Amino acid sequence: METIFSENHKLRHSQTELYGGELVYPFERPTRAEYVISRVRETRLGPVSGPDEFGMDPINATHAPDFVEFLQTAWPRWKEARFKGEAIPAAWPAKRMSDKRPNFIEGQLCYYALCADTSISEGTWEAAYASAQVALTGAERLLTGAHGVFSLCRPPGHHATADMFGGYCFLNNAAIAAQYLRDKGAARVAILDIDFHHGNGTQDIFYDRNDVLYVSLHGDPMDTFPYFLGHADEAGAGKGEGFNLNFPMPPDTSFGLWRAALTQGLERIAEFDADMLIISLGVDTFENDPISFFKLKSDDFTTTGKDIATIGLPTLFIMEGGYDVEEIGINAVNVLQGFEGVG
Ligand code: OKP
Ligand code: ZN
Repeated sequence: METIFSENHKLRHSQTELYGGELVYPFERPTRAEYVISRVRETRLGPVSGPDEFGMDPINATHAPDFVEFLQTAWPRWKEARFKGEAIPAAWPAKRMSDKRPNFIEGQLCYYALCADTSISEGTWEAAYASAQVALTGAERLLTGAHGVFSLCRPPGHHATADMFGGYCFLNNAAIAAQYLRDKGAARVAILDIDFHHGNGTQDIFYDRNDVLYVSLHGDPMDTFPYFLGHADEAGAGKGEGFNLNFPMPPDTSFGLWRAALTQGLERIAEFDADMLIISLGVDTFENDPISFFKLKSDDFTTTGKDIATIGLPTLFIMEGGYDVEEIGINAVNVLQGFEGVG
């Protein structure tokens, strides 16, 4: 399987994450992508290519142009305002407040943030842009006949909505790729999100549509981030009703229960008759992940890839989460090798 990868992921090197009342070194750090690309090379998964250039149009097809412009300019504007640290949002248009967009950069930062865990820092836009191009290049490979391709995106994307960043995400790589596939002629695209966290951004972007099915397996939002979306009763709206399917699961969920949800999700995708499948590939379901509470073991990721392959769709794997430990490389590549029938 071919891997698409950009060294520009390194331009995202924020030093601060607000976590447990402290400013810590972010869990979403450059070594994550390095673990994964090292494992791709070590296992000789296949060729590694840089992204092609698709420009801004496919980004603006999914995201609000004012939000995209904000992301592009946020860091220089923050520096101009002479704040000392990275740009961390700390106010919200909370219950019963105004939804008017403020003028000052700090106000706009809060306006476009979904939470306070994700600092904007130097190079963030450039890395997010490259990550989206990596996803788009993977999508293009499917259109030209690839059966499986791996877009090693960093930063991740599935928490980003059309007009909000947060949860370590800025541009929604999976959504951008899905929209691109639709615009280039795929009639129906399914997104299966197996990251530990619910992909609130992806769900929100496609919630009222019946041409993109969103299926997610994740930690119950009653117990974990993103807390305010991802419940089982969120089924889609309008003509999108029945095209959103959530499987929230409790702390300590092990592979047996998780795989049963995977089987149901894959059945729904087969019934939907998708032309192409996008996997939001987070490996933070791993038992030793530092911020998650599922109990998958490394071999379970191989089984997962095999299960995904059974529905026989051209599949684009887009990297999402998975933290701290070297096993994220092993686990991500296990899914890909399982899909290819190796191992
Ligand atoms: C991104 B991805 C709350 C911390 C919030 C958000 C985690 C974002 C995960 N204690 N951190 O889905 O892996
Ligand atoms: Zn996650």
